[in-house]
Amino acid sequence: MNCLNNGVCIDKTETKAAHCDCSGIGYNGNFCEIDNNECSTNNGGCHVQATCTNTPGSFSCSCKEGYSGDGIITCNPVPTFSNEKNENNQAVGIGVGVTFGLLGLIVLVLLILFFLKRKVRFPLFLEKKKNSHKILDRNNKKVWKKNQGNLDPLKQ
Ligand SMILES: [Ca+2]
Repeated sequence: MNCLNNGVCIDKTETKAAHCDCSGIGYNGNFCEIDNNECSTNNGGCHVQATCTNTPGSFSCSCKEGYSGDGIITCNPVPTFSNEKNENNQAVGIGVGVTFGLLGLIVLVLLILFFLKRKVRFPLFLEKKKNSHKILDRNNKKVWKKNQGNLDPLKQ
């Protein structure tokens, strides 16, 4: 008997005729001439995110686009540049948003304080200025008088 694809020829016995043993070689048929399509059942045992490819006497598993791994046990999503960029942009956007939000809040608080201060202190400020003017005048007078008092005796 001529078994194909490394099929093992089993000699005839009293109860069985000679035949080919095709177990474990990926083929079937009387002469092991028919390839087993492993992918036809259960995706060939490949990972859910893998593609099963039938080959003569065997099959292969490869992860789909965007996934990496052995194709059988692991097929993990691959972070793409655009994903990273989007995540970065999102992070930058959040950062900028928070920064401008805080800056806006600070500016608002400062404006409120400025107007409150101005409303409360503007008259006081004027008063203070007037008083300081008076004080300055008084001081000038004092100084002047003092100077005159000091200088007058020297001149006389
Ligand atoms: Ca096959």
